Amino acid sequence: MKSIYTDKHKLRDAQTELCGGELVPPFECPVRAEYVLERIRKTGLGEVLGPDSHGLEPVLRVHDRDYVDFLATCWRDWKAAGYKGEAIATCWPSRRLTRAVPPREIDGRIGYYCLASETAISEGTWEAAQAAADVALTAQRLVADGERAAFGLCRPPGHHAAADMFGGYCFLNNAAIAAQAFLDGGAERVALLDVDFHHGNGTQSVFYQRPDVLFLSLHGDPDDAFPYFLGGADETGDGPGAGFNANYPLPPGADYGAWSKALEDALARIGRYAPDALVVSLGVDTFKDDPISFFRLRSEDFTDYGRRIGGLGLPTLFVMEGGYAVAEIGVNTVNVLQGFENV
Ligand code: SP5
Ligand code: ZN
Repeated sequence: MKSIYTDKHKLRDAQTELCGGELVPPFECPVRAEYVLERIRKTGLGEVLGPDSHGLEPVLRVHDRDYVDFLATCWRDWKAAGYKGEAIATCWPSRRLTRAVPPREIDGRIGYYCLASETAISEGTWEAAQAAADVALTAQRLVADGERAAFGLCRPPGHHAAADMFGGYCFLNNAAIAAQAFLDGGAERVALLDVDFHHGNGTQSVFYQRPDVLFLSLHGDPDDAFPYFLGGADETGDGPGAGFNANYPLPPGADYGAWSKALEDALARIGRYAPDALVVSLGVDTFKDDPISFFRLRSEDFTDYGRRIGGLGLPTLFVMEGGYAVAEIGVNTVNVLQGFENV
């Protein structure tokens, strides 16, 4: 399988994450992508190619123009305000703060577009986010043009980003942008399977009222895990999208037995939907030693579920999401891709 990668991910190099009341080095760090790349090369998974530039048009099929403008100007405006640290939101339009327009001033603007303040915006963040979308779109094009599968080694990740919100380390929703590109290229139905430990709230929200993308997510129960405020099993889609959203929240300590049972249900649903293409939001923070998650998958389980996904026989685009056990991120990610190929 071919992989798409660019060094531009290194431009996303925030120094701070708000965690436990402290500013700590971010879990979502550049070495993550380097270790995945190293493992791809070491295992001979396949060619590694650079991305083509796709511009903003496919991004704007998913994200609002004013949000994209905010991302492009946030760091400049933050610096112009004279702040010394990285850009972190401190105030949001939460319940009963109902003035739903972006304020003028940067602290208000960043709060308007932010869903979680662990994620700081810093120099280069926008450029890296754009490059990650190009990585996903270039891999998508390979699959649309007839490859059985491709891997977009996206960084920063994307599945928490909504049409007009960043957070959870995500800015542009790479998987959603790629799914939309399949549709815009002529696909009638796309399934989007999110196996990251965290619920893909951004992706769900983009497609919640639509029947042309079936979204399925296996994740830590939002009673216990980020992003807390979406991801329940009762969220099944709305309006024309009713019945086209499936969440599988799992409890703390869930092992591969419980997890793979949910996966089998999700795969059966995808089979019945008979999509033209499958997009997999591939986060490997389900690993037992992940520092911020609570599932118990072992490295060999990743190979096994890659094989099961491959059993669907669908044209498949893998898009990198989370995974913070950095020493094992390469093995676990490439195990999925190898499992997929060795059906
Ligand atoms: C793409 C992705 O995986 N994003 C995850 C965002 C998670 N953000 C919240 C992190 C909270 C970390 N708290 C550590 C708790 C350890 N018990
Ligand atoms: Zn995650």
